[in-house]
Amino acid sequence: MNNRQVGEIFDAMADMLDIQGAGYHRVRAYRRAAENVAALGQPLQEIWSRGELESIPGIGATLAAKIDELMRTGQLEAYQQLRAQIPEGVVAMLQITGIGPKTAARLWKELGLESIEALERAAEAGRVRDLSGLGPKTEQNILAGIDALKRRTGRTRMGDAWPLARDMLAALRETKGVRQAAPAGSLRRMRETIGDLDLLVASSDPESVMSRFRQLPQVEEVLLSGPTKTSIRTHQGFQVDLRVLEPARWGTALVYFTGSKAHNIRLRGLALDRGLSLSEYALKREDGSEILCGTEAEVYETLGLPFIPPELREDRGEVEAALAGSLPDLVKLRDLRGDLQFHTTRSDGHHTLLEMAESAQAYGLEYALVTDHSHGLGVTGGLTVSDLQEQQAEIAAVNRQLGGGFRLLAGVEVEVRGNGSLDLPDEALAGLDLVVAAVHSGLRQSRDQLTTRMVAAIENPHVDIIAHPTGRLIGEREPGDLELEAVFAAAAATGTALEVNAHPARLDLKDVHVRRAIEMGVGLVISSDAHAAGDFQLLEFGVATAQRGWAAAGDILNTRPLESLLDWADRGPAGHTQRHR
Ligand code: DGT
Ligand code: CA
Ligand code: CA
Ligand code: ZN
Repeated sequence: MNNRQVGEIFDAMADMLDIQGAGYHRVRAYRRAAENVAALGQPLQEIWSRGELESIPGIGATLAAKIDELMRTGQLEAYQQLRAQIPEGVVAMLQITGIGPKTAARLWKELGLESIEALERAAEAGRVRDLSGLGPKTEQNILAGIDALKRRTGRTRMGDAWPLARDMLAALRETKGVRQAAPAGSLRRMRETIGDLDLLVASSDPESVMSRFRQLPQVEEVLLSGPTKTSIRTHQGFQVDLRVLEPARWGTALVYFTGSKAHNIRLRGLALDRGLSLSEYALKREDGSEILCGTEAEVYETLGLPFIPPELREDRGEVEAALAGSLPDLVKLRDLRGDLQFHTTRSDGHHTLLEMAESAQAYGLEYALVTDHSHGLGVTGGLTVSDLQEQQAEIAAVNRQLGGGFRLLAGVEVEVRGNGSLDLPDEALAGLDLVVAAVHSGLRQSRDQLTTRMVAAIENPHVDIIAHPTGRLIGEREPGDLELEAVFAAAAATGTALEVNAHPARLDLKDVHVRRAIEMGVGLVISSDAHAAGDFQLLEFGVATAQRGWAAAGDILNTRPLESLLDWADRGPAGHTQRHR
């Protein structure tokens, strides 16, 4: 037990005693002991072995006995007891700005909330304002506090990092002397979550760039600033690293700082085979002379490789494929001709069918499938059979209004019930262009149950696409416990497509699952799951995820022209053909 560990235990005990409503003095004693132990200039262990614990300020007989117990046994009975009495999630609530021990205790005891996740759901549902003394304002503050905490403690979703990176890069590009400005790191590789944001600039005037960067409106605090690197923290709590270099070294630097580390190590190995050393600055010959590369393509060419797209740079076989000349021809955003999942005000969307259709068309799509939720989900306005019929008339009207060049398709996001059946009758589904099925509740079923349920939905002849197959919400909810190999096998056998949901909170299927699904012969679609008119832009995150899964345009069904897509829906293998009979 070192000083820090003992300090952390006392601190945790102070938190828990506070939540329990222990008296001020008792809580304060643990808090002070934690501080004093942490501030000691020598190991607690040594003071203990000399029997001098009580010489430490704030440590009396009671606390000395506790430290003694920790030193002897590595455990503390009083601490274990507290932990058994108070859920960990309630203690965790104290990390949320604005929530103190009293509030945490009330949220737990009066509303039964035992985790930050449960608190977030309750606040979103407007249940927290019912506690006397708290109101809608406090509820909003709690939600904002939870958002801030997620950014502080964990990795950031790619969808939250990108807009910030774009704004900052746009400002830097306007600065004097700037030749190049680009994202690097995991951001450029389009990983689903980002640790810190890395930006790279090539400029003849580094000092102007750094000075501009430090003064950007997004900056809360400058963490460090030097001639080649500056790190800041934004108001939202993101760390951003900016590096500035000479334009002639742009290619090598961009390769190096894009990473991944594992990919870089492979490149360095290839360089060594050619008698070169590769650093962030340049490729160097054995005689010390440098080969400067202004572009990434030159770096790869010097190593005997074709250009490798950033999305593949994870050392997952891309170097071997590049050497063998078998890199995939990745699907591009412009390959997508349509979107196969969006919502309107009939379920939980924010815009009408017409508004959504106009936006999809303006975004450049040729077709879009409206997929409001079925009523079983309990989403406000979820569709019943008659709602669905009403919507079909509306679809026809919108199609007439928008004219040629764009086609709105009739669909639904039908709920897969706990037993694998669908919550709309066959006749209702048979009249639609395409049927998307999804699991939204009961994701905590056992592996067997959930897999059987999913396979039943896949084998249902009415179902064309399974939406967000694992149900995960990045940073919030774990994926359902699915036997994915069985799911992929069933999807391949029935010709049912699986979705790559583009929403940055979902990205589901995720990159490695995309790759495995393709290997197993599963057809995929990339869908925006748009809930508002501006959300069609999210498709880029879905495409990036598919690219990270090595998908080519041919693997993605909504790259097909409409007629060919509808042919697929009608003429799939066995079970599938029954739909339109
Ligand atoms: P992140 O921030 O955790 O989402 O992941 P990255 O990939 O952005 O990693 P980061 O920010 O630590 O570094 C950015 C890039 O810089 C990384 O992808 C590769 C390169 N890099 C950083 N440290 C090393 C290193 O020790 N060795 C090598 N070869 N490359 C490194
Ligand atoms: Ca990074
Ligand atoms: Ca970094
Ligand atoms: Zn859904």
